[in-house]
Amino acid sequence: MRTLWQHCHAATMVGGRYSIIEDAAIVTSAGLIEWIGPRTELQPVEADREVDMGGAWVTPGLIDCHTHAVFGGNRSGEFEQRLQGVSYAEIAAQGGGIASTVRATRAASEDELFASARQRVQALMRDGVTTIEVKSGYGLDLANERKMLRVARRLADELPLTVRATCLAAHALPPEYGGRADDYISHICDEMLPALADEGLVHAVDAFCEHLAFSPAQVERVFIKARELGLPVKLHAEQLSSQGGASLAARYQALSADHLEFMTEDDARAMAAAGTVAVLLPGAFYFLRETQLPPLDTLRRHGVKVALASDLNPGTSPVLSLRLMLNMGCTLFRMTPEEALAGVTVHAAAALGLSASHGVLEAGKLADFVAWQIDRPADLAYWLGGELPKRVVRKGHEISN
Ligand code: DI6
Ligand code: FE
Repeated sequence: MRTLWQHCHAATMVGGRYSIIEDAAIVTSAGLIEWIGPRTELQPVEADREVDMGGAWVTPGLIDCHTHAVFGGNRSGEFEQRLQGVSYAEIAAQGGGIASTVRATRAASEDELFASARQRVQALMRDGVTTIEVKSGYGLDLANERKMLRVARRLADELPLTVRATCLAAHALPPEYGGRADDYISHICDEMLPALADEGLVHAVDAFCEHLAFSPAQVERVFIKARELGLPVKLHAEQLSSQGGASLAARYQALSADHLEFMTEDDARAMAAAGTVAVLLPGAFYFLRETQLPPLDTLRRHGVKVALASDLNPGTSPVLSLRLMLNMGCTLFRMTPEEALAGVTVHAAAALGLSASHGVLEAGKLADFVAWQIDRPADLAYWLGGELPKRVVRKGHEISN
C-alpha cells in the first residue's frame, strides 16, 4: 500500500545532522520510504492513503543499540541496600549482583523471560523506539544463553520491532567456573559460540572487558572466534578503568565500544580509524553515581561517531526510557540535542551494522519514523521523561503501543 504523509517537518538525520526538511512530504510503500522531500517538489503520486500529520516533527524511529532487556528476577532490593550503606562488595558476598540475576534467569522459563522482557521493551517502544539490540549474558551456559537469545528472536517475531541479538556470554564468570576464567573462555569459544551461531541466534558478539570481568587477552580469544564465525563484535570497554579494551575492539573493526568513561586519546584515535562507534550509556553513569565523564571532546576531535543507549539492565541501568537518555546525554555528558538525536538514530544504526536500512529518513530506507507533536527537535532531549504525544510508524504502518 502506498501512503502519502504530509503537513510535517522532517529531521532526517542524514549525515548525523538534523538535515531538516521544512514542510515535508513522505511517500511510503512496501515498508520502505519511496520518496521524501519538500512538499512543493512532490511529483503527482497515486496514493492509497493520505495522512495529514498536523504540523508534527518527524524523526527516524529511535534505535536503542545497547540493552540487556532479557533477564529474570529483580534487583531493586540491592538498590535499597546500597542506599542504606551496604557496599557492592558486601552485596556480592551475599550472592547479589550479576550472580543473582544469573540464578533468576537460569530458573526462569523461556515464556517467563519473554513475558517480563516484552513489558520492558514495550515501555521503550511507547517512547518512540522501533529498533532495539538485546544481549544475552545472564545465562552463562549454552542452554541458558540459547534460551535468552530465543527470547530476543521471539520479541522480533511478536512485536513491530527490529531486534538485533548479541551474544554476551563473556559477561561474567558463572559459578561452575569459579577461579577458572580461561576455561570458561574456552567453553565460550569451543562450544557456545559455534552452536549459537549455527542456530542463527546471533547477530554480533560482545564481552565485558574490565578488571572485575575479563582481560583484554581473554576478550581477544572471543573476538578471534567471532571473526572465524563471520560475526561482528562490540565491547563493554573502559567503564570502570582503562583496560585498552576500546583499542582492542578497534583492532577487530568492532561495530562499537560501549561505556568508555575511562577511554584514552589513543583509544579514540584507533576507534576513528576503524569506524568503531562510541556508545555512551548515561543511565549506568548516573545510577552508579560515576564521576569520570566519557571524553566527549576527544571523541568529537577525532570524528568518532557517538551513539546513546539505555543499557537497560537490572543492576546498573534500570532504564525504561531512551528519550531520558537524550536528556542525560546532554545534561550529564554535555552533548548537543542534535548530537543526542543522532546518537539514537543514525549513529545507533551504525553501532548495530544497520546503516544500509535504518537510522535516517531517505528514499530506500525502512519506513520507520515517529511524528512528534513538539515545537522543535531539541524538545526530545529537553523534556525529562513523560510521554510526548506522537504517532509511531513501523515499515509504513502506524502502530499503537
Ligand atoms: N556493565 C554493567 O554495568 C552491567 N554489565 C556490564 O557489563 C552490569 C549488569 C548487572 O549488574 O546486572
Ligand atoms: Fe551493558
